[in-house]
Amino acid sequence: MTTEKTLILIKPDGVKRRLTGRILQRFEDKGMKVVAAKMLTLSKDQAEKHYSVHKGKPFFAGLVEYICSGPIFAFVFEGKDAISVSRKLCGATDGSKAEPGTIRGDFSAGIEKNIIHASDAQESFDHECPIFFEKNEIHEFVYGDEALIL
Ligand code: 3AN
Repeated sequence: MTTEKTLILIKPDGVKRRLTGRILQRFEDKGMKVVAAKMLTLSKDQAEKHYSVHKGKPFFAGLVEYICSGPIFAFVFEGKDAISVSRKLCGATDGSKAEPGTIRGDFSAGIEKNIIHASDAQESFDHECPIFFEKNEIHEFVYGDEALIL
């Protein structure tokens, strides 16, 4: 078993549609541990850094403008294979193609306004996490039921 951390963002559409609590519940139900959380509005510089892998793509400017268009929630979750498990919970990038039962499959029909971001690899997490959290904002603790879930 690999215990990993992953960065999850509830994007402006998810926040404005009051979906934050329901989405957080899905991760907690799966056994993920919330080890960092904050609400913030991204600056253009932060957004461009977060999405730097997409620089040059036709949707880059719109993506940056959109993610800065309102407050978001940022979380770090910790859990068994947290990166791949979280990506499965999110579903395919395009909400219109995402499987029912996934977050995007249940709540999104678009590719840009697709509710949620989840790191897609350890290197992505290493790049993304410092944009949102200082090291001392990420907590270490044990839940009482961890031995039953992981
Ligand atoms: P994911 O968020 O599933 O990892 P990526 O990394 O391919 O998807 O894309 C990052 C974000 O860029 C997506 N969440 C989506 O909001 C946006 N995006 C990706 N492809 C397109 C596209 N063809 N048109 C508009 N936005 C896109």
